Amino acid sequence: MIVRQLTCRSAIHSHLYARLRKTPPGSQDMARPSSDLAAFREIFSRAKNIAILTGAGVSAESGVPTFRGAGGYWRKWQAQELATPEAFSRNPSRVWEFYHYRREVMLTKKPNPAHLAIAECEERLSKQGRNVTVVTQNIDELHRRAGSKHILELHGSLFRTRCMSCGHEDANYNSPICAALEGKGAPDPNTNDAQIPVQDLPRCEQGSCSGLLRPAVVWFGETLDSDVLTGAEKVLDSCDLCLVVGTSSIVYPAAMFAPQVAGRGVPVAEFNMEDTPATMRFKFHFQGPCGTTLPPALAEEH
Ligand code: BJW
Ligand code: ZN
Repeated sequence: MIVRQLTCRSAIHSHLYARLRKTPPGSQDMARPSSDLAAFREIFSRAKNIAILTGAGVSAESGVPTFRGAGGYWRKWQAQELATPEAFSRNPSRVWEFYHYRREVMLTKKPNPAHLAIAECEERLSKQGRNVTVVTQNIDELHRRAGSKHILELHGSLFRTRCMSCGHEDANYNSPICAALEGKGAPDPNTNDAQIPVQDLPRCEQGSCSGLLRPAVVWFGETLDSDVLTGAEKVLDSCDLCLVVGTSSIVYPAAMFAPQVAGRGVPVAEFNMEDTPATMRFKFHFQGPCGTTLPPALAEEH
């Protein structure tokens, strides 16, 4: 229900987006969310279905740059200039350099205490018949590598490809992904584009297809996978506690998920370095690096 509403472009534009970005009615009088860890822990101890919505901030302490922070540039472009179907059709070589660079960087990174606390919490609570599901906007697979089992990747994965011709989707952990990208993708602003001929970019190996591959990630202006959306819808509709960790809450439809959960009276706890446009809608806000704030919040009770 929640997610279906959000996939409708007019609904996003005219209603939900406006509601989130504007000061909520009466919010001048709204109390700030609580940062009372004991009160959070009390609710956590009783929760049976926990949804954890994560964004780039959960991977920041692994050394993965966030999108809107310092380091959000590759050469002279921000993600929103490269993560679009138009950018890929104009210059597939440049966009592949960008993703090749990020894939190679990810191979040098590892999950941090926030990813590990989430994974450990899922395992522990599952033995008590309680569910933890990660709904992540991240494409870095660090939750999976930390050991989380129930993960919905809203924006796809850096390590999946989709064929532009036959549509076949596959996991791909090759390093480099193709010979022509070896040593390419340097991020500094003075680097020239490699201008790799399109036939030398990653190509489909299904039968005789050999179509151009693209990263299986969700670019701006593209809709999210409907099965993933349906899964997220179920998790968010049925959760009795929601954590929203390390996201700026400005990219839709994910930005509306936690405010919608809060709207049906379910406690939502935000873990972030700073306030976001959604903060005032939540019951809890824990300020600081989530690698520090999340482990004690999710730790075993004694
Ligand atoms: C820490 C921390 C620490 C740091 N501890 N915290 C106008 C109105 C409404 C919608 C739109 C609109 N114009 C366009 C749209 C649609 C668009 C959108 O939302 N744009 C907004 C920018 C306004 N959305 C879409 O296009 C989506 N599709 C869609 O809506 O389809 C229907 C439709 C189409 C067209 C028009 C309207 C409707 C698809 C969105 C796909 C997003 N894809 C990306 C790239 C993925 C591939 C890639 O990575 O290359 O996904 S964009 C980028 O942003 C990436 C992220 O997943 C996503 C969210 O970013 P995130 O995770 O929140 O990161 P940051 O950097 O923004 O924030 C980090 C946070 O962490 C900060 O708050 C820090 O404080 C915090 N932090 N360190 C805790 N240690
Ligand atoms: Zn193909």
